[in-house]
Amino acid sequence: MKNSTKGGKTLSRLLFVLSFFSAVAQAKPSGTLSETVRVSGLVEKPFTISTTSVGTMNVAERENTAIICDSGQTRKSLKSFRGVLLRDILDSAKVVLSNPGQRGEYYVLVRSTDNYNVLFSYNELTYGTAGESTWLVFEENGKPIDDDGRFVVFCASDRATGPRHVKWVNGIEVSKIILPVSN
Ligand SMILES: Nc1nc2c(c(=O)[nH]1)N[C@H]1C(S)=C(S)[C@@H](COP(=O)(O)O)O[C@H]1N2
Ligand SMILES: [Mo]
Repeated sequence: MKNSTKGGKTLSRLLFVLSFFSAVAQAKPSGTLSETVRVSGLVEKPFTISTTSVGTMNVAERENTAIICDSGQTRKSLKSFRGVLLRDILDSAKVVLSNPGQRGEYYVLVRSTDNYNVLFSYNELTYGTAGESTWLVFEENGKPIDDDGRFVVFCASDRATGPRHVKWVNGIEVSKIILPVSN
């Protein structure tokens, strides 16, 4: 009896220590800090967005958004956020469509410092509903973003907002798909 109690105590201590280390591991950010977002690729006017210059762009504020993982779990609830539409950023950079008949082949890759990169098609941002709700966010709940880098991108109208939520954003890059050689 005495022995099993002792064993139980040792086990619970061990579990406590293990859970502590796993909590520390989870709290450790996977991205490194980037203070800027480089807009580049197939654009006429590449430029860099900083935490100061973003304020000179077409900033909007939205309320009550949740970041929901693929699993259905709510990872974050935002009372409010401030950001700039990705569509407006692309308009400022002026995407070069050398062949408008191939406009459906362009895409925008949102890059992050831990390489959790997410693409949006040029078409869905320009003509689809995602264009009205895909934001480069720099302020959450009235404060500059801190734990997730300085900039976050997400599409507020996604069914699950987690997968296309990008933290530690450092680049927005326009490309055209390379088709496999065929026929
Ligand atoms: N840069 C970066 N962004 C990321 C991830 C990541 O690993 N790295 N994880 C994604 C996932 S799977 C989800 S559900 C949301 C919320 O994740 P969090 O709760 O870890 O912040 O962020 C997304 N953005
Ligand atoms: Mo997730």
